[in-house]
Amino acid sequence: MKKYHKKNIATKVLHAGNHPEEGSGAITPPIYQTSTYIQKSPGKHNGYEYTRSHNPTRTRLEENLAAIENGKFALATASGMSAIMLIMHMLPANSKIICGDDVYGGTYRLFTTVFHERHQFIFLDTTDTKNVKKVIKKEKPQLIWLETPTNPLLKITDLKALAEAAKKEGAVTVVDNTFMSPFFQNPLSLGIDIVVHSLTKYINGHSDVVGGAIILNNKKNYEKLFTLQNSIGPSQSPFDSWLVLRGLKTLAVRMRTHQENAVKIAHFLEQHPQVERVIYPGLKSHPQFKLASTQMNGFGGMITFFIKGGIRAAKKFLENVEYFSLAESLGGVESLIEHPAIMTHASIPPKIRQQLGITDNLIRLSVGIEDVDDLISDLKKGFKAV
Ligand code: P1T
Repeated sequence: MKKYHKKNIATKVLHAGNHPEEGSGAITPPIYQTSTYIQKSPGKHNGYEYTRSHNPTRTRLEENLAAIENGKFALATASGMSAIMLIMHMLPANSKIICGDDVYGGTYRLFTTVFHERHQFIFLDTTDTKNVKKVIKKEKPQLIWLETPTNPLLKITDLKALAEAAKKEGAVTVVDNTFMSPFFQNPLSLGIDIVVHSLTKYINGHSDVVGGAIILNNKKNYEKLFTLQNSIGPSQSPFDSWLVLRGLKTLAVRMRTHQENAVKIAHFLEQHPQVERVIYPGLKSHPQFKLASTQMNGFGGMITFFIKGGIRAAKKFLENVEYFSLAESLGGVESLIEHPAIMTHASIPPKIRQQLGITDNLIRLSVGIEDVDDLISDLKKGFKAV
């Protein structure tokens, strides 16, 4: 695993974990579609006993994930949410958790309706580094949960600064790196303790798998998380692990195209008369453009914008685009479009959504790898229908 750490990610996605199968020499690793493994004598085996605990296809994926996030250990889970759940279970009861105020609606729901009785959550705007530092010092939390850029408002948090502040108080830091993928951002290299991914998104990239991952360097925490995964059961299946390994091979080429298209579309939207405001970390108008430029290796493929004309205009627009499919999720090769207030972030109470700025005229784009001129024509069609 370690030998790949100094290689470029475009090489790692192809080679880490992807060693040819020993028996036949098959260059594509097989799918070990098995639930159990033969033992020579009770307790005497080749390291594999039962697929909930270990599976060779999943091991290969975990080796790859660790390498591309510059971590020592990785766990592949059945969904992004189950990866997040395992981290919540890892903490002692009554832990204090500082959480960014703009996170995926499902994460917010998990924290406020499942784990709210076990832990105490403090939601904060983590773009305000000074204030977060102050709260860390005062509250001495066990864990700090960050998304950057956030879902859906694409706010950027200063990871180096907060990792440093958290370390001083003994708090564990977690970054959900789903939006950037390891191609554009490596939180572990910035001092963060644990990285989480929804593999469903850019890492798999083909909208045909639901999966999650946890990547970290601390062996003790890895062992705790492994025991939890093995005990609770949300392990990634062999077939889905294989599909993600396959999808990963093109991560570099996909991410470059996602970004190239997103930059052009963000500029197109910014000058459009029917657009109130565009949020994209690669635009100079983004309030944290400078931080984004230094902390990340790129700006990604996610854009949000506020359309003029309120909910009616938003709905008309969403109903009339064609290549941007109206669907939840993101990070696949095909472009997706959605309405956070009604769809992905509906579980956030309306009052809090309003306070955060997730308004009824907010539209989120996951820019795919189609021809960018076709995508822009499609958006023009949507505006015309409004
Ligand atoms: O869907 P799942 O694989 O369980 O992952 C959950 C998740 C975790 N973290 C982030 C940042 C996410 O965006 C998601 C899932 N998000 C969507 C489905 C969405 O459309 O935003």
